[in-house]
Amino acid sequence: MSRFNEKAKALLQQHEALVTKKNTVKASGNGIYDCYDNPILTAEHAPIFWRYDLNEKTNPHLMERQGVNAAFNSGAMLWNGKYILAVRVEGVDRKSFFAIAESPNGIDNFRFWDYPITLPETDRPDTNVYDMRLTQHEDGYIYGLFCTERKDLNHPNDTSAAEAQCGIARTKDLVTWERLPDLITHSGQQRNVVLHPEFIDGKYGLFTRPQDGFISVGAGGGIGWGLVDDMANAEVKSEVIVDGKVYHTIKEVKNGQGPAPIKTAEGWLNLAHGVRNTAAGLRYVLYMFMTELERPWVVTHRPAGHFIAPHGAERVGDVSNVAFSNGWIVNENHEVFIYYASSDTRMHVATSTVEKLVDYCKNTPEDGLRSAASVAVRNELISANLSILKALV
Ligand code: M1P
Repeated sequence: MSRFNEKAKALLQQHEALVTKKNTVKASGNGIYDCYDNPILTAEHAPIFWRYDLNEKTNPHLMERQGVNAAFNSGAMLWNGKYILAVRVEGVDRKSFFAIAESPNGIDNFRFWDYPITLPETDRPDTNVYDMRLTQHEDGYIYGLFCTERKDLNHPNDTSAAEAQCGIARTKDLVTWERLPDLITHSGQQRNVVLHPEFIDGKYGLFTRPQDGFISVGAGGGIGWGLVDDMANAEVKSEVIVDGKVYHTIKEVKNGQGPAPIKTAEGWLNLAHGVRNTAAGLRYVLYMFMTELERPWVVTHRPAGHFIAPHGAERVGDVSNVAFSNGWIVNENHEVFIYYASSDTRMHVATSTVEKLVDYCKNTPEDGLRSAASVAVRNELISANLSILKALV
């Protein structure tokens, strides 16, 4: 075998070993969910044939020609018995695109399909697309709502001035996608827009995130909610705030809906991200809340604080100190697979159950918004526990 072929074979074997590596539950847990030892997807999971020219004549040194920088913020759904992620893959050129990866068990063996998604464009080409939320809607389509980013033409000389809006595509097979016009809202910019899976009085329900600027939400912000008559000409005429920003909480600077909510007998489970500022920059964590079954925009339970925060190695990456989720899956056994990215770099999974997550939402005290209130509620727990401990000894 030629030296070139030997090197190519070694690359393919290393990649196969990575993709098929078994994932195991971390020993330490909090009773709410289990975490796993390995990330489920990284830049290195991108197929070798996406990155290397495998032709010895055109690439005698077997160089990586089109590097991949990160694999993160993934939409998720169960599809034909497989755990499917619509992954945000970012090339070394800083352009993101979407690619489907599937796993037989939801915790390891995630493998990318041969080609990334070919996403049609509108007559206003996207500069960058990212963070697709997948929703299997009761109208029969799978929708992918994502952020489309373009140059802000109001500031032609500022090369970092950008505009974020919600792009919409739909499919029935995850291969062929129909691009619909971008969502129209009357809120300046939009990111983190998520389609609710059920009709609400015959209309489509959307979680939105109105914002004044590209990074800063300004006077806007909070997770919003609005209705749309037709996804093929989607316009939200008015938004109400479902869950706002709050001073001195984990969502002080901004927040955004994660994936589409999960329906339970007791209400909808919602996962979101909250952002606060620190001397070291923004910190993104995940939190949960529950909403009414009939009125999914009305919050019934708000457990205080973060549900998942970046830990250990998860805290470091391209944008450090970030936990972000736009996908989760509930399977036929009511197990929940929470897919989250760390530091805009790689994907992880945490597993729980519908029963545990409802318990978490209903029985975790709300944020009292002051230190004294936090101490009071902790003291209730301590004194109840101390009497149990006394009875035990
Ligand atoms: O870098 C952290 C996240 O920042 C943005 O989220 P938000 O609009 O809530 O600030 C998004 O660009 C997201 O992709 C990214 O993970």
